[in-house]
Amino acid sequence: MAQITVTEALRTWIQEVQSLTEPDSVHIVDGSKEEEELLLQRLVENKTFMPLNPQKRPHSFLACSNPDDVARVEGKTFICCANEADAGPTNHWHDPATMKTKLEHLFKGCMRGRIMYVVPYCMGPADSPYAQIGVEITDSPYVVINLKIMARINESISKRAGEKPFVKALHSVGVPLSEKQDDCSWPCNTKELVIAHFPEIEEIWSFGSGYGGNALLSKKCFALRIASWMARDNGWFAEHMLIISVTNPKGEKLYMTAAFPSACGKTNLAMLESQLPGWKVECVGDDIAWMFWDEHGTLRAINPEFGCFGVAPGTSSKTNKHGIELLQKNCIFTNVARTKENDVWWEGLTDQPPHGLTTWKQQPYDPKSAEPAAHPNARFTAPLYQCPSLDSAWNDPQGVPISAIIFGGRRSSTIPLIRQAKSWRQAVFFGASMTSATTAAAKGAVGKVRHDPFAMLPFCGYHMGDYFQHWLSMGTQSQQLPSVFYVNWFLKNQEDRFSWPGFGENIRVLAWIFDRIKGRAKATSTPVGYIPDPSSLRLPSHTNYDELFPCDTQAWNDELNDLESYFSTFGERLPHELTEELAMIRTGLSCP
Ligand code: OXD
Ligand code: MN
Repeated sequence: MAQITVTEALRTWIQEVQSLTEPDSVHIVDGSKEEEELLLQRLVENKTFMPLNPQKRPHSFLACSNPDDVARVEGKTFICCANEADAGPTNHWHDPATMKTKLEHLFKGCMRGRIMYVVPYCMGPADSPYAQIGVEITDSPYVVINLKIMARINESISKRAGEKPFVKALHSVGVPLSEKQDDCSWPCNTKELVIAHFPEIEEIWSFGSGYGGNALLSKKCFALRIASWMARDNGWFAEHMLIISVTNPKGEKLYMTAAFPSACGKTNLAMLESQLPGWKVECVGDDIAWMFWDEHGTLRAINPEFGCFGVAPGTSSKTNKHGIELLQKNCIFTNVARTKENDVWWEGLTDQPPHGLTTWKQQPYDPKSAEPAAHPNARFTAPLYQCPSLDSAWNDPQGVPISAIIFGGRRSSTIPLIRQAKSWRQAVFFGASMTSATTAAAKGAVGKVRHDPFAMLPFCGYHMGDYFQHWLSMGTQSQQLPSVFYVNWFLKNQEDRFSWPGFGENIRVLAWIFDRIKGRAKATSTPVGYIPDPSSLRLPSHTNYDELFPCDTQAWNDELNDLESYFSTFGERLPHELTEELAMIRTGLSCP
């Protein structure tokens, strides 16, 4: 392992954290293979990791968390900016000074008996003008090994971290060890859990959880909450979006981004295996997009991440064949079930659970029990470069040119399969009006419809009204705006069955979007956007156009009334354009 000499700025911060948290030693991560093997060995010795069967899943590991530490905790996630009003009604605000005092108290001595890892990483291709450097200091080797998959980490990034401003992220599981005290396999301190963002000074402090977005601070904390603040100030977008290319049978290729709430199928869409002959989808990213106008006025996107932290349940060779191939080796699985051959399993992977399963809670699985074998928010961490449908430009420092932006939510009625915005103002209205049934990705009730504007409800680091304004303003900065669409894969019919087959068949909707952009697909103008003419959409034979394009004025009226009262929560910061768009739609629908 290399002996890294860090920049003075980074050294100063390391020393400050060291004297606050009092670890036994400090390890500056260099990203080497040797270091990875050492960390894996430590994780296996501590029983945090169980090595999986190398014949079935080489170089892969299973971790099972404390049952209290299984998802993002939105209620304990804070934006600590000077002015409470700037955090807005969708965030929990805390005064920065008192939060710092509270955190300093929590972090005092919290790494005793542990190694403090310093992890410099790069978000985006290292030579990209759009990339950003972050450093996470953590006492969790599980976090380090996940970050090594999720972000770009190597010796040259480590040496350079601190040359330019970098985002500081401090994380502790919050369980100091006294001398001779043995560690447990998943240390966490969920009673004291807090995740605090200081956007004005670009710092993140996270205490008490070792799980996902609570602990891998490059992801939701930096690449969305802090980055959305940076993006607003500097004229770019930091969005909860996948990035794909779609290629038609003529070999023409277009890039698209799509925003869906957590656990609504972004990874499946990003890795879609086309069911339409000649059409192909390739993947640039499955969760986060940073987008910028280039000097020609083209919107370009990079994926700041290097890996996927996807929801395992429901992933199968039927729903996501490329995803299953992605997971063949070099992966970490968290909270999935284990087979008797020491491989992984989760609900949906096969129609029937294999015999002899051990659940994520380390119990023998009882198929008659209501308890699933894998936690519904069980995850895989996988290197994106293993994706068999990776786009050739996935690592391009200049990013990819975006022709379409797609919004979508999980709704069983009212919202049609696909529609296109008629203007940028309607496009922003589409994003602002997103609603979706909640999933297990966050702690709390599942299946409850909530507003989730732009799929950014838990991730926008500032006032949502200002965020809508930012989107509107960005639309004045180019003559070549991408086309914007809204999809809903989750409509149900009167028998409570899904009306749309989804997954690989979603290519039919992507093909319509593609043809629309090329001026080859016919649509009808309605108050809520352009709707495909039946002849222009390649519908599978067993689907029913009317079920996919419900036309229920009363339901839309209820939708608009609900949206109006939601919009009113943003007070004076709600851009008037959205109120005007809502009024125009209402008039068009002739709603009372
Ligand atoms: C995620 C999420 O982990 O959105 O990507 O919760
Ligand atoms: Mn996500």
